[in-house]
Amino acid sequence: MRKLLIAALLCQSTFALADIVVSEPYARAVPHGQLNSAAFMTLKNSGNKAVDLISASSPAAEHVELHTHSNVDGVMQMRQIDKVTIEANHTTILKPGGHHVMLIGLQQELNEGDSIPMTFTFSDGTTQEKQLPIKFVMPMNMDHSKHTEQSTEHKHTQ
Ligand SMILES: [Cu+2]
Repeated sequence: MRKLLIAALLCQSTFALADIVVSEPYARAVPHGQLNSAAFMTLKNSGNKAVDLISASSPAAEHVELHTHSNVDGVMQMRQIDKVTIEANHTTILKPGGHHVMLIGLQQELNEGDSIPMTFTFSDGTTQEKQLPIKFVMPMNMDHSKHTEQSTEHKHTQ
């Protein structure tokens, strides 16, 4: 009982100033030689003010940008955005086909099972560093007919 309480207090102190909880972050595994990748995560805002994710950085990539996808005449296009807003008491999910953190100019291979560090900076002045496991993610241009399937964890078929 006492142990649990101490653990809870330690957690509390880590996030004392941050209303945002970053959960289930991961980066997309890419084939050898590919220069870009993307990272995804869930951002939960437990505060009563909107908070923006304003930047991210990682030693694994030369540049890290915030991106979104938009459907332009039936073609999915990526573009850079200034921020990802997490409204008060809301959760914003960065996922394939939507908002994502773009890793440009990879400095290392991203193989399944590895992980990379990433630092997130928020508009409330807080930063958080996370370790992102590298996962296999279905390519974006695959069949999108199964829109109800929200699973981001697809199994490798080979
Ligand atoms: Cu992108």
